[in-house]
Amino acid sequence: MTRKFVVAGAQLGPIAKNEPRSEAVARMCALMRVAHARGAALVVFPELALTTFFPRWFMEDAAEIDRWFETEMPNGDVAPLFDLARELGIGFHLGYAERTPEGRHFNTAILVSERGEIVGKYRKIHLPGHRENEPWRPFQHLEKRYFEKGDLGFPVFEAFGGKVGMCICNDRRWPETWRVLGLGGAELVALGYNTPLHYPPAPEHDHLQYFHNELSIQAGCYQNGLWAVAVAKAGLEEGSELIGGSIIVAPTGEILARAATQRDEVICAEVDLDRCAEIRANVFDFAQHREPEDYAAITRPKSGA
Ligand code: ING
Repeated sequence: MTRKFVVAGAQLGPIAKNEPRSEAVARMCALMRVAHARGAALVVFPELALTTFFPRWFMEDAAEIDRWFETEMPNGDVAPLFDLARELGIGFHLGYAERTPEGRHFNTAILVSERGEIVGKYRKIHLPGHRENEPWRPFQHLEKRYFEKGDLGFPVFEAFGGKVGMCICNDRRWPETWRVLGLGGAELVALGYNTPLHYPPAPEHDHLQYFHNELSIQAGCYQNGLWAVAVAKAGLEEGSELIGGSIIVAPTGEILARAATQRDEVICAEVDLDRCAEIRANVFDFAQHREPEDYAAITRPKSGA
């Protein structure tokens, strides 16, 4: 039995600060219908896909911050997306801000089956940006303020006939993310991102944001022999230009589909999970060729930790 199926990336354009979750969900339902019409078995939505990218603002009031978080998943706002997935028989990946019953805050993503059941969860580990207000910046990037580091590791789930992992945005820049998922047997990685075009600490790199996005994901796929569906929240969102450039990448590192706009847009490609072996049984056969005895520096605790 081949393990070929169509995957879709559902890129979102800007979500306004005052846009209700129901409106973002309606947009995602429309994209899910397009993905289904193109034969997709899985559709991937961006990071923090229910609201605007709120870490761009400095907030101190706990109630004001908690407004951006979901305390249940699924919940009334996202129910239409879960219902539509069940009706159409299509799975999806969704990024959102999670507030646990104990009051912990995570930048979270879930994997939902075609029966509308949550089959996997991931909490973002590499939190970029800073903790305190830095007025010199044209916009803030306060993920270290609003989220805790994820506490679930990089899990891999049996789903869609294979092994599926997740990561979120900044995670994709770190080779360790991809290697741990690869060592966990992941054959496909779903991820969303909100990536500003302007990077205040190094504006001389702004013109490289699309290149760095593709470089990170292509390398991750090739060096671990796995597929990736990487999906942007894009466009000019509350004054901050977010890159688009959603892509679907093969285990060879080849880009099979790329978004052409910075708006709501569906990209699709047929993945064949059995093609992972072309890489994983050869150039990156971990059992044959990896030399972890020489990699101790990678997992050594941070100095002064
Ligand atoms: N956003 C950005 C990302 O890693 C960033 C932060 C932008 C880091 C540009 C470095 C350069 O894509 C999130 N949400 O992680």
